[in-house]
Amino acid sequence: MATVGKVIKCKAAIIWEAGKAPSIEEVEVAPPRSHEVRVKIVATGICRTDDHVVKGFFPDINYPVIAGHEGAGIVESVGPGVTYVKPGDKIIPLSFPQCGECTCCLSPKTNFCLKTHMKHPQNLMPDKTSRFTCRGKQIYHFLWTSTFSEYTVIPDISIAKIDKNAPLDKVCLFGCGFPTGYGAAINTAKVEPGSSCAIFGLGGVGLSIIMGCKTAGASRIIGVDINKDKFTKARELGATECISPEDFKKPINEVLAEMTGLGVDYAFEAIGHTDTEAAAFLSCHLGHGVCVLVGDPPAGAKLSIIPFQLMSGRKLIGCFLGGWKLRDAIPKLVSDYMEKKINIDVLITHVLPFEKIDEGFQLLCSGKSIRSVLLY
Ligand code: PAD
Ligand code: ZN
Ligand code: ZN
Repeated sequence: MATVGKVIKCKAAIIWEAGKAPSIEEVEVAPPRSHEVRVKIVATGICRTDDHVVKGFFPDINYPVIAGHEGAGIVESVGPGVTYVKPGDKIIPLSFPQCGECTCCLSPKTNFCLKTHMKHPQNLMPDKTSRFTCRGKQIYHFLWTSTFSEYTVIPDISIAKIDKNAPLDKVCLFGCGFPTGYGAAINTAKVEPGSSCAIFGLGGVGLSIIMGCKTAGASRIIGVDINKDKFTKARELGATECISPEDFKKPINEVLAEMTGLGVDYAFEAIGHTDTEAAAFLSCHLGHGVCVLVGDPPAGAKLSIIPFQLMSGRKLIGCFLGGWKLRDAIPKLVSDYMEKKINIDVLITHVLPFEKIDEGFQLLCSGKSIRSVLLY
């Protein structure tokens, strides 16, 4: 290809400083270095975590930055040492790597690869440099994905090669929202047939948890959200009941306890507030209920619980990206989608040209969208 080894100029959405809306700019994207891949992003979803970058919720993130981590694209070129993919392959950037070699990757118990970007208190590539420049300034990466740029550079441990027939405008949701929620139910909670579940927060992640609970055979799936507009889709996807905490005087955990006897078998928090995390924990059945934390509270937030509530048998756990070892799991999930075993299309409420990224954020923040997919 004519672009191999050269700097590519393309459009990207740059967040110049925390609190500022992303602005569409022309960026220069340097060629991939050792064990890196340059990808043409075709489609990208907007996840709440991207909104947290816009709002400046992550103290470790440097600005100016290119956010975005729910994308899908085609390999443009590969750096030295890359054997996993070749130009033309369809891929999904992974917001969490799977190096396959660290002690966590070798353990079946966790997906927390130790080569993660989280181990470095900076948002640059693994060699601590950036591939992006704009108006002469270095621009920072985000999660090693930065899918809000038409071309981006990603370490080869952070990509999954997928079916060459996969529709990229749909499967981009496998980059975050869907596997995060679905895996929280299937892998982390291991929901059992006949069990009762409560899902706090019915955004893209919460709805995917509902799909996971339904697939696992849960008999009661109770959706909890203050935005009742989310109830229709939640019911469509498998929620048996939906309730709003604002309709009750007593705490929502007491309401759930009354509805189910002594609390639900599994509770999930997909909002990212410590008060709803505490409520989800207290909604669990005394003695054996399991609460899974999925939402991402602001940095520095602390959760307060009474030790007895754990000692008496309730469990409190959490997961990143649904606990999947992503490089192994995402290609299989995409195949399941191609074979119509799972349906993620229902989560896509809006499709916008990339230039309308700001509208996409507004739709998310006003509660009007589940997922907006941006097309380059
Ligand atoms: P979203 O904003 O689309 O959904 C959140 C939902 O919560 C909305 O429907 C709100 O109406 C609802 N809500 C807000 N406040 C309350 C409240 N007090 N009580 C009840 N409902 C409320 O976000 P999302 O689905 O994209 O993401 C959900 C969270 O998951 C968010 O914190 C995000 O950062 C986190 C996340 N975690 C991971 C992970 O790997 N753990 C991955 C992706 C996203
Ligand atoms: Zn996300
Ligand atoms: Zn690893």
